[in-house]
Amino acid sequence: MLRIAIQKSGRLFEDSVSLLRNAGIAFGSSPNRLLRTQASNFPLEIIFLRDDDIPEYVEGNVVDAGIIGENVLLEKQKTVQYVQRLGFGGCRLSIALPKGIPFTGKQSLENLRIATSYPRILESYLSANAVRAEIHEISGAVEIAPSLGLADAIFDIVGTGSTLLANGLKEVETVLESEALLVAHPQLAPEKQEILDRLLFRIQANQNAKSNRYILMNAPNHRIDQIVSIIPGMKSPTILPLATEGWSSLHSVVPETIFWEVLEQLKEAGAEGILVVPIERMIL
Ligand code: PRT
Ligand code: ZN
Repeated sequence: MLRIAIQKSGRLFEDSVSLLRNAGIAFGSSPNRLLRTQASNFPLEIIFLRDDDIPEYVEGNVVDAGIIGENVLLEKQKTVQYVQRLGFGGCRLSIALPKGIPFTGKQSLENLRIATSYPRILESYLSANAVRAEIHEISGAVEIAPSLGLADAIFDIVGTGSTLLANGLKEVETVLESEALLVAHPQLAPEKQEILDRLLFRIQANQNAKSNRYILMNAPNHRIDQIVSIIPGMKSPTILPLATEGWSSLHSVVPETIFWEVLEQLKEAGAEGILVVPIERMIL
């Protein structure tokens, strides 16, 4: 049995639950949210915790694995094994100043009082850049600190940036780009590691599927070489003869990131009847 911690409620909760469910793991989460639950079809126990507690629980082996924002993990400075970036919970940790204060570079931060809930990350950023500033640790509502006269600047999580804007602040330095991570205790027992590997295999199959498209098209045979040179494919494309003499059907997999460019080139190269379909699961 592998024990995994996820956030009890908050911004990572829904995506963490979906990640596990999309990996085929069935478990209940009652309306008043039990603090722990066991999957019915996989050797996994799920513990619901505050995100801040997860790094310590993983390091201390209270749980075997956890899903946590990289921002929290770095701040807590716990020793855990990075297993997989998960592609949700994306945000930045940035320094922001009141709009009217000029910023010409890192030296503009010299001697400022900076309010934050992330003092350790800020401290290492300041010392790496040889900036002397005063760190003022507060636990919440960091964005209003400058307008209350508590601080000259803030260092906080930014999602869309609209909270900064609403508080008359401008983002001047991005210190960290963060997303949710799957982490684990550095030395798992072999049977636990095996369960984690099975879970990871499923998560990666879903991630690969999401970032690729399956593409089918028809083309005259004399255009096949040119078309094959355009489509990347996992190995090489599948080519099947059509009932119509001199024509073939080509199938391949194209990464989402270059998908539109590839589509345009294929059309130019003479491909017809192009179909693009989502991939349910993809094992490399
Ligand atoms: O109760 P618990 O301690 O578990 O939760 P929490 O309140 O500490 O954390 P929670 O649920 O707010 O966030 C969990 C994680 O989500 C964070 O640690 C980040 O990794 C990630 N995340 C992603 C964010 C945001 N985006 C985000 N926008 N966390 C916080 N915010 C804040 C931001 O600071 C601002 O105050 O949301 C507000 C809106 O942001 P804008 O920029 O979109 O306006
Ligand atoms: Zn928290």
